Amino acid sequence: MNPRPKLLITRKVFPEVIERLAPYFDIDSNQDDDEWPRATLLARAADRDALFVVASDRVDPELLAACPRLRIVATGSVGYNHIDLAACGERGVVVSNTPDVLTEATADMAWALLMATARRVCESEHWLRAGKWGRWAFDQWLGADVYGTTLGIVGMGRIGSAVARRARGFEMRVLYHNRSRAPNEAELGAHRVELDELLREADHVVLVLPYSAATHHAIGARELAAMKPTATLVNIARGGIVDDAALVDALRAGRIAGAGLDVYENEPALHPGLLTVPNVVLTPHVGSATRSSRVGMAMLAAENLVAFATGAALPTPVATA
Ligand code: 8YV
Repeated sequence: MNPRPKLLITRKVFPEVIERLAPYFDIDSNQDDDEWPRATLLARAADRDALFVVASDRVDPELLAACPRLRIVATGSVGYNHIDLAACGERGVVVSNTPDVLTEATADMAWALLMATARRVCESEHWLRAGKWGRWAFDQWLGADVYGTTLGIVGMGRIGSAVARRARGFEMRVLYHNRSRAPNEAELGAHRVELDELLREADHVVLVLPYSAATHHAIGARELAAMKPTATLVNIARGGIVDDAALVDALRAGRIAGAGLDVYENEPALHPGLLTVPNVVLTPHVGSATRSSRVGMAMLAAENLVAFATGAALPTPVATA
């Protein structure tokens, strides 16, 4: 009998996920969730046939060269910009990700940030906790309307569509910008426009596009200046899509009203300016953080690994060619 393939799981997962994988793999894993320096990752991965990684694990030519036996990388994320797909393809390493299972939770989070930012929930709460609420006033903590306004969605994939679907309840006009026309745009009541028009027209802009060299700093000083001074910006996609330094400048100068951010350039480090501007809502990359969604993601990564081990087709492969 062939020995079981060797798997490295780089981060703590749920016990049921280990149970699912245990019959198929010889497992080394980081269930203490220690912070591994890069050298530890390279050393622990060196003799592995399979890797279960997360978005903070860079799978690049250096790592692939360190793992000559590697055949599969399963990432516990829908995004795969941390994986060099071409390099994996060249070495015959297959890749899988975790679409769908996090769509609704992440769309909910976009709305949580949109609402909290537009209605200044965090700013006013901090003020209240600081004991500053002496009396009520007509013009206190005025925020932006959400109901009946215009929503601009940049990136109209699964999560963008789920964000748009929720906008119907708020009777919003929905504009979107996407490379291709969304096949469900009629059902969503969404209109495809150029990015500049979306930025000019939208009262609330939600970013839901994948990160790549092409989308690096897609929202920078020029784009922020194109937005309405009353508008809010929400990023639940990836750090690096927004130029954080330009965003801090725009928030300070009042060029936009506020921003709700779940992702950052260089996270978990934040641009220091973000911590000093009041009109931002900041969350620590928790877009998919509900139990059902995170268990779903980890389990889907596991199902891809089990399929690999049993010679079945991967449920959610990512094209590496
Ligand atoms: C993950 C995400 O929680 O799936 C993604 O692409 O950004 C998040 O939902 C995170 O990346 C963990 O790997």
